[in-house]
Amino acid sequence: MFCYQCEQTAKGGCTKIGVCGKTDSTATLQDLLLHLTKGLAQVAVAARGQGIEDNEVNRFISEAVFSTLTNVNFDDARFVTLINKCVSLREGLKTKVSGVEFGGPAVMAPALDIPGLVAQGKAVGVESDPEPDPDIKSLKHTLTYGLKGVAAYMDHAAILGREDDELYAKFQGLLAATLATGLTLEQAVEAGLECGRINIRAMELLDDANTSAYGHPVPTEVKLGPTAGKAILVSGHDLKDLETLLKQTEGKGINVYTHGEMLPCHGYPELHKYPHLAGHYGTAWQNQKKEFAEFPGAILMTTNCIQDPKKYIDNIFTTGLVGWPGAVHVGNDDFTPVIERALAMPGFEADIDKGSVMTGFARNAVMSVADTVINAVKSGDIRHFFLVGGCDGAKPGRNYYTEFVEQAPADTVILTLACGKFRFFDKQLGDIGGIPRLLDVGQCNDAYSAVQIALALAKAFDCGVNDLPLSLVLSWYEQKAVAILLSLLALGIKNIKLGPSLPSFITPNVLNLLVENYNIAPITTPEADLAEILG
Ligand code: FSO
Ligand code: SF4
Repeated sequence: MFCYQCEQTAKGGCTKIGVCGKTDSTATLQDLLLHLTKGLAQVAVAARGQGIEDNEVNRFISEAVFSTLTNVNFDDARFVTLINKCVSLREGLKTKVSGVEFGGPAVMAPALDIPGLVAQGKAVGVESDPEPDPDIKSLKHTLTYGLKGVAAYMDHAAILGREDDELYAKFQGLLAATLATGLTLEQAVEAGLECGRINIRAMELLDDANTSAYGHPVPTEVKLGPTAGKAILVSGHDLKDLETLLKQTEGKGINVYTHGEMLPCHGYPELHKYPHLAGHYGTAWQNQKKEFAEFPGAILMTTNCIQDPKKYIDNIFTTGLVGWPGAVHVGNDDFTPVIERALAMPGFEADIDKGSVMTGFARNAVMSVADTVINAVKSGDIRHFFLVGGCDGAKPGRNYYTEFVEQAPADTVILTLACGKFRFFDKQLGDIGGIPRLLDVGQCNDAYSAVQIALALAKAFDCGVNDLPLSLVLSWYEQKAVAILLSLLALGIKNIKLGPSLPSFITPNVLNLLVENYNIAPITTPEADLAEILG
């Protein structure tokens, strides 16, 4: 195996087993699935050229690509099913296309067993890319990883009924383009920026899907301590799964808690209305082995980031695209096994007071007090905004983000999003004239909301986003963060500080290009970065 797609990667790439726990066979089956899905994308592009749009193929391509994202699916058997479905859809679509000669992954026949599929996967992995130029290869891999992030957001939006054929067309065109060799540097850069642009559209669709289904988030207090009684913990990112579970647990005496990236769900009125949505439990994904082991109820994992659950394998359930061998996988519309497990477990013995946090400061909530915010900036009460957001992770160096927020002066406001917030989400930072200094915009996909806030501020001040008193201090871990970073670059946003380390798949020349064009810089120390930003 060779995988270097996430921030956690071993030095030089994971080659024997993933730091995430991905085995050689899982990694290799993922490589094969991705390769075959690129072939399916080639066929879909050709079909579209002849006026044929196949929604089952469109949905499948998003799901298959999302399945290969870090910490989603570790179950070989599920990849075998996906590989066979990919080929079956491909062959079915081909029968409708006329006069096109396909090759490579668009004609490859899958082996009949796992060893055979693994052997095929070895030949089409990351290292097999025939691209001779290391910088073009670096940009192509950046594109591939960015597309994994876009696939995740398209899939989330589609689950709530929001799809866009033009977005599918652009996505599949780019996915097929990752097979090309001989791109120029300009073409490879442009493909990355196009990935960023289509990711904005995917996040916009998802924002529309979430807010149409559950209302615009409103500032909401979320209890951190447990309530006595039976309990289910929901992790991942999927709002519909949470809603379904809340409906199915009504009147059963079970309290439902959010974990990790599900925290912002409390801000959505149509989710908050359930009285048994009892609070938030735990912190970011990389602490789950300890936190889940101590949870006295059932756990439902709706998307990434899952870690090896063997210590509580009987209590954890996966749904949607998540998978772990040995963990029970349940369909998205019937969570009976999860509920039965929760009822059989002890639950929390007593109420425990651990305070609360606020969430729900998405674009609508922030813009509704835009005048107050603008006046506070004009009067000098607010000197600067920081967007301190992105993923959390296990590697050292992430204390930077905690210290950065702690050291940010009292006349600055911190916007945050994604699981990186758990480094500081419960800090009491006070307010500036009634505006809280710590504003949780939401999940990683709510980067869309943060961008809308920035664009609205820029409009109010009649300046560009780069001229606002706003700095982005980002942390990355997996490929959704790559997609978001490409989106920010596509919007022309400069001076981003990125950490805790730079992606392994970025070559020194590509890094230079980013520095020259966008003034991206790796994080240094909170002291030095704050001093530089605040001048
Ligand atoms: Fe975190 Fe995991 Fe949400 Fe990621 S839980 S690391 S960027 O999946 O998507 O922020
Ligand atoms: Fe390694 Fe990350 Fe790939 Fe897992 S996803 S194998 S940790 S690079």
